[in-house]
Amino acid sequence: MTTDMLAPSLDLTALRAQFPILSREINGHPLVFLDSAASSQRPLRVLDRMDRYYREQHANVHRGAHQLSVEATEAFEGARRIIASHLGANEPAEIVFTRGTTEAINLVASSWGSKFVGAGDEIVITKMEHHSNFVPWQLLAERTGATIRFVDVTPDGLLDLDDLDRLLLGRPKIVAFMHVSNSLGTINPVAEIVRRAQAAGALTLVDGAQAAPHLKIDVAELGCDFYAISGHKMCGPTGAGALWARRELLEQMPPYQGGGEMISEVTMAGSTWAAVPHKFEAGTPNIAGVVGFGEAVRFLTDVGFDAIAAHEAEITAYALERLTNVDGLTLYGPRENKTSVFSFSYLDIHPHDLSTILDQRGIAIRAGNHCNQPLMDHFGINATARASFYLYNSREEVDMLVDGLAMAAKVFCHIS
Ligand code: C6P
Repeated sequence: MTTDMLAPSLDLTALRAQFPILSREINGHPLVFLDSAASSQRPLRVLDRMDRYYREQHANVHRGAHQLSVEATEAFEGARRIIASHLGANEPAEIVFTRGTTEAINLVASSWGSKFVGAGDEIVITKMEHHSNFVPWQLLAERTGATIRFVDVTPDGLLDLDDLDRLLLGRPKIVAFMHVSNSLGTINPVAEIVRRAQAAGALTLVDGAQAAPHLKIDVAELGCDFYAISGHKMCGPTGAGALWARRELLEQMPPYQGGGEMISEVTMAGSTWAAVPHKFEAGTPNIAGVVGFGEAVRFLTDVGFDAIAAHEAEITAYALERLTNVDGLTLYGPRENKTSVFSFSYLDIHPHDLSTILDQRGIAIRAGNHCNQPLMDHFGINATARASFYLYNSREEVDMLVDGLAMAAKVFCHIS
């Protein structure tokens, strides 16, 4: 990310005070939470909004004519309007609520895929994808006899666009790829990939799980056909996410699951479907979660995506400077045009051991393959340690991570 000289700055002390969990101690040390790429923390106003919903407004949505049901429906549909506006959708009906990015991609692979993908068709994904954007397409390919092709990743952790061009010669039905890599932080050139894919006649699905927490998204500018996000990575609750798609596309797609909410009429002879987006929202939804998700997006918007980007650019530059000066540390991924996530190997210390010893100092990082096994295979490794910073992290926390690494070197390698 680039730092705009005039970008507004964050009042970090005041911001951190809004996140109750950040004042916790872990193993006798102040919590240093560097695992927001797995799931972020929530500010009080999101917790309060969900609490108020349950205390004062809960009833089932779209069902009752009574006051509470009307209020619950208004809160739920209000969140749809907030998220539609955050993503730059044409209208709220283009937002389908899901449990998260995983379910959003499964919905597309299952519904759109069952109608538009058949034997002999090609699907293009990339070697960088999270398993959520791998396995649903593998399941579809198994069901239909379609073939999956994988865009290569360069040694720097970028998508190889020449390889994409080569794969587009096969005229795939869809190109599905991530906006931002959860392991490497790479910000992919979405609009350019979409332009090339569309020129080859393919639809595009963008996995926005790691982009929407950091960047203001405008689906019209990106030009894609589907965009998937998870609320819990953007200061919202778990179990609430969204799929954006153009209305005409949603209208062409068959339902994903059957049940209440998604029908227009049910008879013994058959059923007809509700209008979009409800056609894709079978059963009682996660109402409180969606309401909290809407509040989280309002919170991020109030903080300001420009201010968030400027703060994260500063933290990213500082972390890069500090981490690249740690002897024995190998960083994976690009040095520029990236978000505030850092995957690394350190000396011969297994990432799980590193995570455990850092945890003794209250520092939470993630260790493992980050649901990126094909990417790990590509780099010839099994796992990395991963530190991910978000709007509430500070430069001091970068220093604490680096100090923690020095301590781990002493413990495991007797390096002083
Ligand atoms: N990545 C991580 O630690 P869900 O679980 O549906 O909210 O999000 C899945 C998902 C999809 N795409 C990307 C790019 C992701 O990063 C994730 C979640 C977490 O990296 C948990 S594995």
